[in-house]
Amino acid sequence: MKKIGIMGGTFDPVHNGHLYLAREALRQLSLDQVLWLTSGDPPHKGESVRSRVVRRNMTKLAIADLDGMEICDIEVRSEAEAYSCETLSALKAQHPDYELYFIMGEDSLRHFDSWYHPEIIAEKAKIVVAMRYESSDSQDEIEKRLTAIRELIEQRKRVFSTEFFLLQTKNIPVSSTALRQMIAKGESIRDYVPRAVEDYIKAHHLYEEEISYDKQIAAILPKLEKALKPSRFRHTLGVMETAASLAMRYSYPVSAARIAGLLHDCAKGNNDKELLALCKKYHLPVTEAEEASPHLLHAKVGAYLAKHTYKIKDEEICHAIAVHTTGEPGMGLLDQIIFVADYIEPNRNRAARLQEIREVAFFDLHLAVAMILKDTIQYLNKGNARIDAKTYDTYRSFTRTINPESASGYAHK
Ligand code: DGI
Ligand code: FE
Ligand code: FE
Repeated sequence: MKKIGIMGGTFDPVHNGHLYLAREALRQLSLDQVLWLTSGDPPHKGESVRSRVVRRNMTKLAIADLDGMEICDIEVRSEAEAYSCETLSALKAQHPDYELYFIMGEDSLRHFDSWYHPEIIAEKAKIVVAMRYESSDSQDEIEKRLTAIRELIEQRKRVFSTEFFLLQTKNIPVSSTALRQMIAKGESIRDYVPRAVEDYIKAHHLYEEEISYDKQIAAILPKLEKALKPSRFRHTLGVMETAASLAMRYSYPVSAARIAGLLHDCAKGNNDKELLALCKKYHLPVTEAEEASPHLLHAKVGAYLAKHTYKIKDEEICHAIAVHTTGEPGMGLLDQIIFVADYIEPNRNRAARLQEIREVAFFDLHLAVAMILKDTIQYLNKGNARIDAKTYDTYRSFTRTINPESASGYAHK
C-alpha cells in the first residue's frame, strides 16, 4: 500500500501556508506522496473565483520542484459538481493500492457531519486534522487546544469508522483572501507564495482590477480604418481576433490582447520616409539596421502612436507593439501573443509552414515564436535583406530555452 495524502482546495491562489501544511503532513505521517486536488468550480464559495485552469496551473507551478508532491486533475477535469466522497471513490477505484489520507483543517472537522456523504469519505480515507498554533501560544494553551481537538476526534470516531490523525502545525499568517486584496492594492506578495506563482500571477494579470477596454476598442476602430489601407485594416482585425484566441488559450486578459492586436500596425500607413521623419520628430532612436530597413520602424513608431495618439496607458500593450516585428529576447506573454498572431492570422496565406505553426501556436506558444523566427530569418536571407541583430538574438533566445511553463507540463496537457 502507498500512503497518499490528499490536499484539496480552491487554491485561489495557492500559497506558502498550503505548502507548509502539505510538507508537514508528508513528514509527520511519513506519506509517500501528497496529491494536490484543485477544485473545479467550488460549490461552497459564494464569491467568484479564478478559472479552474489558472488555479490548477498555479498549484502545479508551486509544487514543481518539490519531492513527493503531485497534481491531481480529477476535479478540474470534471464538469459535474465534484464532491470529496466521489473524488475519493474515483481515486480508490483507479488506485486500489492507495491508502488515502484526507487532509483537513480543524474547522472542516467540526462541520464534517454536514459534508456530502461523510461516511463514504471515512470509508475511503483516513482523516488528517491540522491543528494550528501560534508561536506565541504557551505550552498550556497548545495543550488545551489539543485536548479539545482530541475530544472532537473521539466524538467523530464514534460515528465514523476510520482512523484519525492529528497534525500539529505552526500558523503561517497568510490566506488566499489576503493575497487577493494585496494584489488588487498593488502590494508585493513575494514573501507569501513561491516565485513561480508570483511570476504567473503577474504575467496573467490575475486579481488585478479590471480595466474597461471594450469602449476603447470601439473608439479606435474608425480612426484606424481611416489610417490604413483596406487590406492592412483587414489584417489588423485578423490579428486582433487571433490575439484574443491566444489570450484565451494562455490565460491573458482578452480585451488587452485585442487592443494590442488592433493597434500593432497602426503606423503602417506611413512610408519609409515618413517613418524616419516621425522618429526624428518624436526623438525616437533609430538603429543602423532600422536606417537600412526603415519599414522596421513601424513597430517603434506604432508603439509611440498607441501611447500618444490612441491614448493607451497599458505599457504591456505598447511594448508588444514595439517588438512585434523583430521580437525581443525574453519577451513576455502578450509580446509573444502579438508576435504569433501577426504571423498566423486567418488572412495570411504565404508562409511556408503556416498550417503547422498555426497548430503549434495553440499547443506551445514559445515554440511557435521560435519557428516563426527561424522561417523569417530564412526568408530574409533568401532575399538578401539585412537582418536586425534583435531578430537573431530573439531567435537564439527562443531556440535555446524551453518555456518554463511548458516544461512544467501544463502547456501540453
Ligand atoms: O507588419 P506586418 O507585415 O504585418 O508584419 P511584421 O511587422 O512582422 O513585418 C514583417 C516583415 O518584416 C517581413 O517581411 C519580415 C520583415 N522582418 C522581420 N524581421 C526583420 C525583417 N526585415 C528585416 N530587414 N530585418 C529583420 O530583422
Ligand atoms: Fe507589423
Ligand atoms: Fe502585422
